[in-house]
Amino acid sequence: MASVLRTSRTKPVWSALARARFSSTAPKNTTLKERLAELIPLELENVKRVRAEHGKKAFGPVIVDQLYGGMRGLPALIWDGSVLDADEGIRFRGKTIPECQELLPKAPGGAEPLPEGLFWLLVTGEIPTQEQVTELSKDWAARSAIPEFVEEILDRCPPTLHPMSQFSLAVTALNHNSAFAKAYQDGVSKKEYWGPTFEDSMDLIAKLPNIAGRIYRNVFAAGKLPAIDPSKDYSHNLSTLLGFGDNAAFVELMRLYITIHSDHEGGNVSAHTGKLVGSALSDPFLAFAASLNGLAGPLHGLANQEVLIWLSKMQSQIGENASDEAVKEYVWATLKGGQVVPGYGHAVLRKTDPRYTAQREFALKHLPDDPLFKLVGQIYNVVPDILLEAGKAKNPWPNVDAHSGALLSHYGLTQMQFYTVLFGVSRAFGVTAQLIWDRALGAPLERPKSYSTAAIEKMFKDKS
Ligand code: FAM
Repeated sequence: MASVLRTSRTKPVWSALARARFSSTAPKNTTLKERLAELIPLELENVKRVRAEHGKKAFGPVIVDQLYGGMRGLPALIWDGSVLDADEGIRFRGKTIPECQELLPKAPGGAEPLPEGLFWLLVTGEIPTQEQVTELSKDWAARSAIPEFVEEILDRCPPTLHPMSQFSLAVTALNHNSAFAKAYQDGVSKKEYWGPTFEDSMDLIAKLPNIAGRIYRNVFAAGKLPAIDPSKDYSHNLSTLLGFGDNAAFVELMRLYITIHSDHEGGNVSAHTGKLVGSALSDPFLAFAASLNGLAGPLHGLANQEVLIWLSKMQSQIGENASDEAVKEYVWATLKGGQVVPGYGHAVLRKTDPRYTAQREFALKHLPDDPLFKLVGQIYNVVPDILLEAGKAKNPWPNVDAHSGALLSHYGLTQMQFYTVLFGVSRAFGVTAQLIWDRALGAPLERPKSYSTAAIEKMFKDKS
């Protein structure tokens, strides 16, 4: 096939292949793994073609400030599941959040997309059928049990250990039963890496509700953990394990929440860490545990906890229903205290995050009169002007974390230290989708070049 693709005469053949790769609906009667097995050879050819045509071309300049500046904007990674546009926000395999809400299968009576469908989309670029999504729900329910020793690890954690640390410990420990680690020890061929990576990824995603539920119950003394119901979808089971399964609106919120937090292209800390650690052929559990440790930072996923802490402090200081003036004063005091306004700003985005907008629309539909939702809206009217006036932040607009806590807390999930765990459950979808492809396409060990300040000075002195 590769030789056929090299000549211009064969372009129509390639177009047929491209159509097969990018057709927007999944062929019926195929499982996700079967479909992947069909797509992998096509994508291998596609990558080969792209590298042959463009591999030696420059891809923009690198300036020294990028080495010191957290590599902002440096083109350095391949990430297929999603691409982030600074103004428009995220697209999952080319689809915006509203398009995903419209196109992905829903639960009976539900309006939000099922994350099962989003995972299929991230992995294949295709919209699955309702039946395919139902099969994924069942498959994940069947894989959901966690080993007893992992339960014991969690049960022994002091409740004062942050839920994210507990989460990371448990996910690391799942590596005990990794299909990939075992296959590697058994001498699996490189060409077959993706199969056990797929199995581990499915296991990982499937086990996260039991881990998250156990942490929540242990830390916040919320009673005994119920069993997973194989007839229910992933978000319904997660909600039940947290104690909110009877609340249909909360279950819908979980479906939306997991969908929109899943992936945000490859350069953010959790996604990039997962890819980096995975590139050493660490199995998906080890790679994703590393992602979680990055997500636990306050400039990244922990910001959803920080927003609620900040809002609660604000309310206790200036009272509920405070005036815009009082809110402005509080925001300025935050900045003058040398702190960031959590939930605002972004390393890539330059407009309001569409993940914020999706949550706002959910709130307008389900909880328009909630006082915390109203405060989040009031802050939206106040903060951007202040950040612009302060003159430092490149993006004065809200990100995903500015809104999520207000929604969770409306339904009674008020324990803000737990919020990033839910972000982590969702982020597994994006990180594993890419890990599977990295193994399928034989992505190499990541090893960028670092420089010392002395080396940079010398380089430019030598050139002048
Ligand atoms: N409040 C106050 N100052 C801010 C700010 C904010 N919300 N956002 C940016 N700045 C400051 C930033 O600290 C930096 O100051 P210094 O020059 O003193 O270091 C300056 O503005 C330039 O920063 P930038 O180029 O605009 O942003 P970065 O790309 O360096 O950082 C963020 C991006 C997200 C880390 C930053 O905007 C921030 O700290 N926001 C608050 C924390 C937050 O909400 N994080 C969650 C991001 C979210 F999308 C996610 O990952 N889940």
